[in-house]
Amino acid sequence: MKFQYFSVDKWLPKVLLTVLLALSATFSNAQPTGAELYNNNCGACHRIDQDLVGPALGGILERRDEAWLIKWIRNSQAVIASGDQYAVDLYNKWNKVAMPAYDWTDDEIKSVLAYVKEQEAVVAAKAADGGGAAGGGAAKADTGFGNGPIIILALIMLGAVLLYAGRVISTRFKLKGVRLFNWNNINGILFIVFMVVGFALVALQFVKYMKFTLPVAASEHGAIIDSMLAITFWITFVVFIATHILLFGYAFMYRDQGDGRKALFYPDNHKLEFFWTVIPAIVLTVLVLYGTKVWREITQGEIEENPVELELFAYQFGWQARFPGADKILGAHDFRMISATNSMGIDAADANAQDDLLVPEVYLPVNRQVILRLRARDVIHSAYLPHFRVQMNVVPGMPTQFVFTPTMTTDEMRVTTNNYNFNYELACNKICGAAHFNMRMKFVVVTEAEYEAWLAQQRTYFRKAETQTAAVIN
Ligand code: HEC
Ligand SMILES: [Cu+2]
Repeated sequence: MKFQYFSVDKWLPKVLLTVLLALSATFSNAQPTGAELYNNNCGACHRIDQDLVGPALGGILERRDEAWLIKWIRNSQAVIASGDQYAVDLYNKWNKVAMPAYDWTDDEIKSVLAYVKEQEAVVAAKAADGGGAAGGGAAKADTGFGNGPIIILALIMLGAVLLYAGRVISTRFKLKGVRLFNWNNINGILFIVFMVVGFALVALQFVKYMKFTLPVAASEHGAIIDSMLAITFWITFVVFIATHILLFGYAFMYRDQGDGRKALFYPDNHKLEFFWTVIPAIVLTVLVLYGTKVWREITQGEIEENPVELELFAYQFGWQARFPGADKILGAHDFRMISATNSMGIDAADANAQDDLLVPEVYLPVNRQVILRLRARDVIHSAYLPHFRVQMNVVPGMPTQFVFTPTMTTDEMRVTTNNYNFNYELACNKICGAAHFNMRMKFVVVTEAEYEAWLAQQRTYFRKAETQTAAVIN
């Protein structure tokens, strides 16, 4: 008699071979650091033979000398700011996408450049081979995840093969009337294992990444957001734990242990269904109404006297910030006026715009209300200031705003967090394109006097137009 499991003889060796190859590739693949550095840091934006977010890097050592490249990679914005004509032209040509700064040693940068050179040869060889050029030169593993995924994949495959092999063996025995494994029993036990491993991973998440709370709130409304989050979290967390214990626990308790117990056929129970529909509905309604109330408190609060008003302008990939100047009125803007020298599209004919200030980073006075006016040039971005519990979409064609009051200066925050490098940061919180991660801007909260002193030093938007690049340094 023939049965299908025998066909396993055909594919099992192939699968095992694949797994072995994957494993050996994983472990023998001790990459030189240059490749790792390149793949983990540059591969997202650069290819060897194709332009991507940044220019193709092939031939770069012929285009620029090593000293220049080291300076550039370490801090491209500084090279641009120094007035280096090549750098300024390049930056403009690439739509002012700022490359991150890499605080690396000369040797590290040289190893990356050596790797680029090596890849040039690889790409050239591929092209000479015919065909393969398209997409070639794409660095081997530029996922940024290292070898983790392939190991996990290999282990999963190995597990699957072992299970399947076990099945084949037990089927052979079954044909002889011997029951080798009780699969239902094994599955029931696996349910409990799955639950314990799952809970352990949840716990790890909290301990390692969230420490159960957000960083200290540094704004007036921060506390009510935090208490809302805490309440929502604990309600859903308790329900999550309870339902999963029931789900996996029952699968375990009522598994087939080979003792001939029969399952009870229990098609429905209207009372039960009623309760498990109505109770979650009530709980969710309460949570949503509570959230709505909190949101109203935050967004419908009254505007106090003499607030600080400023505009944040989001573009792919960076922010620009504008303060109103002495008249305390932001000048008019129009997207049709956006040009190489007027990147925010400010109306040069508007009297209110003349004293507007373009600032490279944002200083705010502590305990004074701030009105953020938000505008986008290209796609939807999101202004996220986690320590102030501020988050608002920034939408092209639809100005938005957020009002908040910072309550702790940067210095106070450094003491509180025991981190003397601490800085408030504005980040984009919408995946808006390849260099989304680069959309950051420093915020500094200071005393009123320090704020006024800083403001007095800022340059006006129109005077500064030709050197605006400084505004996107993070
Ligand atoms: C966020 C995307 C991004 C990342 C990440 C990035 N670059 Fe760039 N790179 C660019 C852009 C865009 C340019 C063009 C100049 C500009 O706009 O600043 C550029 C320009 C360059 C240039 C000059 C190219 C030329 O033709 O003159 C070199 C060299 C370079 N990058 C090397 C690197 C290296 C090495 C890394 C990794 C350590 C890296 N880049 C990471 C975006 C990036
Ligand atoms: Cu963005």
